Formats: sequence, C-alpha cells, structure tokens
Amino acid sequence: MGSRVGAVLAAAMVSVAAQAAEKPNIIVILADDMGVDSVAELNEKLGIKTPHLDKMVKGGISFGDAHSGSAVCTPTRYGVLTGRYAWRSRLKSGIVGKWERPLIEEGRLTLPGMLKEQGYDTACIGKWHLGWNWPKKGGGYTQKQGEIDFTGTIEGGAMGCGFDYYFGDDVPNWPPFVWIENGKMSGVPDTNLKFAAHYGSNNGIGLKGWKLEDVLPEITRRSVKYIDEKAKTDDPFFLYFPMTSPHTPIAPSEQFKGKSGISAYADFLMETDWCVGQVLEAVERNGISENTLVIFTTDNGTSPKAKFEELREKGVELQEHWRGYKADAFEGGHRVPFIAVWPGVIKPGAKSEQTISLVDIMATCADATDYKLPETAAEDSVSLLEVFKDPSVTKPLHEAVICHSITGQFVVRKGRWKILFCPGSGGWSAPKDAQAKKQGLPDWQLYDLVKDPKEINNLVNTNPEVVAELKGILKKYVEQGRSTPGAAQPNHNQQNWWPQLPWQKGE
Ligand SMILES: [Ca+2]
Ligand SMILES: [Ca+2]
Repeated sequence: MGSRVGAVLAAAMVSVAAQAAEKPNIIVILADDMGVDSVAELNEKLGIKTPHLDKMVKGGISFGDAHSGSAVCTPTRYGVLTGRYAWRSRLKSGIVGKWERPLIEEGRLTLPGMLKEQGYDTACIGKWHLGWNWPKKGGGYTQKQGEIDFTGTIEGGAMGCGFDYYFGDDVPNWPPFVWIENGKMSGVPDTNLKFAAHYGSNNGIGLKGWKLEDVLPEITRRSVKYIDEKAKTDDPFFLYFPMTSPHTPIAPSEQFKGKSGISAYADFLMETDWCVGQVLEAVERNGISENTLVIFTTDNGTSPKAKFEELREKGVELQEHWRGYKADAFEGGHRVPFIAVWPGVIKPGAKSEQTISLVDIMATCADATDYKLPETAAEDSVSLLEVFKDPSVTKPLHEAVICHSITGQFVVRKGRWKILFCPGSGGWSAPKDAQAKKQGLPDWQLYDLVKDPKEINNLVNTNPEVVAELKGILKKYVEQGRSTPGAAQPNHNQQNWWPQLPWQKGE
C-alpha cells in the first residue's frame, strides 16, 4: 500500500472514530418500586443514607415533578422503551403475567432499536417483565408453564426489540428462578423452591440452591463488566439497567444485611444506592464520564411492602411529600425520582420543576444523538435535552402528562391541575375505588397540586371548566393515538374506547 493511500485511509478511519465518539454513551438505570421520597438529597426526613444518588443529584439535574407512565412495573417499562403510553397497547390495566407473550409490538421502533440503528451496542441487564416467547415442547411458543421446553431458546422480549445482549432474571419474585442470557436459561428449573415469607417472593420452579440475595449483586457486577468492556471500543453503547430492587424479594446481600440498623427493607434500599454507585464508578474509572449520559429513575412509587409505619417508628419517612403509594393514581403511585448526569452538557446541582414523564427518555435520547424520530414511533415522548442544557426553561414541555393506575384509571396532569378519573386511589391505598363509591365520594377527583399537594380537597364540583378541559385533552390524546404533534397513529386494534375512559362509547 502506498504511503499516501495509507495516510488517507488512516485519516478516514480517524474521522469515522471521531464521529462515533461524538455520540454519547447512554445508561438508563431503572430502580423498581422506589418513590420520589427515597433519595436523601431530595427528602431530608428520609432517615436512610443514599450517598451515591445524592452525588448524582449534586452532579447533574434532578426533576421534582417526574412521573412514571404507570404506577406498576410492566406499563412503565413499555413506555421507557417505546416512548409511548402503555395503555395504547393491548395492556389496559395490570401487568404482563407469568409466561405471557411479549407486550412490545413486533416492528415498533424502540429505544434500543433506534440506538442500534446508529451503531450503538445495546444491552439490557436486569429485570425485563415485558413478556417473552417461551419455547413449546415440540415447537412453537406457549404461555403455559407445563408446555415449556426449558432447554429451548426464549425468543422475542429483550432480544426481539433491539437489544444485542440480555442478562437477568426476568421477574425476580416469580418463577422460573434462573438466569436468562440471550434467550438461554442457565439450567433446567426442575426444583420446586419455597422461600421464607419475609422475602415477599412467590414460590415456584427454579434451580436448586437459587439464592434471592444473589440477584442484585450479580446484575450489578454484569453491568459494571459491560461498561468496562464497551468503554474500550470505539462504538457508543447503551446500557439499560433495570434493577430488581427495592422491589420484593427483599433480599439484601451479606454485605448489607443489618447495615441500616432499621430493617431489611432499609438495608436493601442502601444496597440499591450502592449498586447505582458501582455503575457510576465504572463510568468514571473508564474515563468516559464526559461523553456518557446517565439517567436514574424508577418505575413506580414505593410499595407498602416497605412497611411505612414500622419504618416511621424508626425515623424513616418514605411518604413525606405525597399521598398514596405503588399502584395508585395518587402521586405516591407515579411520582418518581428522575436524575440525569452528563458533565459538559448538564450543569451540576441543576433542578427542574417541569412536569415530565418516563416516556420522554426515548425522544431525549433521539435528540442527544441527532436522530429524527418517524411519526410512527415515540408518540408520547418529548425531548428533555433543552432543559438538561438550560434548567431555567419553564415553558411547559408537555401540554399535559398522562399517568395510569394499576386498575387502568387515568390521571391527566396539566400545570397545577390534576384530575383522577376514579373516586378513590385507583390502586391499593385507602380508599380503594369500591370503598370510595360506598362512601358516596364523587366519581372523579380534581386537585390543585400547588395549594394541595397531598390531594385532600376535591375541587371537581367547583371547577367544571377545568374538568372539561382535562377530559377533552385525554379524549384528544386517545383519538389521535399520540400526545405530541404529528400525524394521528392507531392504538392497539384501532381501539379508541374502553371502560376506564371517562366518556361513553361513541360520545
Ligand atoms: Ca415496579
Ligand atoms: Ca424469575
């Protein structure tokens, strides 16, 4: 090869590498069942130390008004990975069940798919809970445990929607108690496992000797290993790290058992914080901080399995600012911590009170990588990049944000106003909807969150014009198949009405 040709080639290669290097690495850490009051830096009454999350808050931007798409696991995860509210899919309430097929539609552009298209290496390490195609004995797929060929390959799921790599325990409190790596199980789950009640886990089939305590440390170790490996390559990477904690099984590892002096749950929350710290440390150690966007958030509010009262007696307050908890339409169900760190782009210690949603992660990542989203994708997602760069931007990014309870009850949030189209919590806290109805409470609830953050004074009967406006917004968002500007898109099966919507069919 002539030296000139070689030099030109070398220059071209450098330029390709430089272009690739311009795309930031992206890490999305999604804790499980961890409400906004669970971070010490954001709640001075927490009573548990969270030094690593505190460091993120101080080093980046934290949002005080961020919401998960739903108050439970599966639908929020759908929204993170598609930028679309999960109630547009086949799932109108609840979660994907054991052995259920994939929820994310084939052919839909996803967050990992979009990044893969741009040359990213993509990995999901942790809890999936969005369904898989379980291999059936003799061929095909099944949704019945008894028909599954556990030596076969699980398809769809994480590998089917754009991840190059998956490692984890699909749902850690459910069978099978096995590791899944790229569709292969780590062994045949042929032992019936029974766990002590304090874990709060289901029993069922798994590998002999399975230890619930090993799950969180192992997915953390694998995430760190992934960062260590990918930091050495020229291609950018995307790591989605859906943590399994502090959801049940409440299983702090040996290193954390008794560390809080409060409860196993408090120990587990400390371990959760430590695991976030491990990932942050891996980014720093590899010298890639400047070019890595790290987002930490959680899929829904704190579960009552944390035992709020018992913790309160020991000086831990997990419900300082908001009403209700996991599963609810009340704020405690869906208001979550949302922290982003990206040195050079996000200034340290920035705060924003923009009302945002976890569905915004996809458009934010598109914006951060100069990717133009097609109209058929991320229909509810709005980029946060502008606010990352300038937290003083107060013009609302969203006209309104929609949240959803476990029973599929709708919340519309616009500015100070929040409407709940249900008479009670829409979830698990008191009063549940049936109780509320018995008590003769109004069918809907309207709150002024500025004056009444704890959702006590229902203004639904005194503010009919606000009620009409918020209901109209929901109707528009449903019928257009999107809440962002663009061409209308179909919901699942072209369905524009179902019983939880606050108007009559055909109205
Ligand atoms: Ca959850
Ligand atoms: Ca499992």
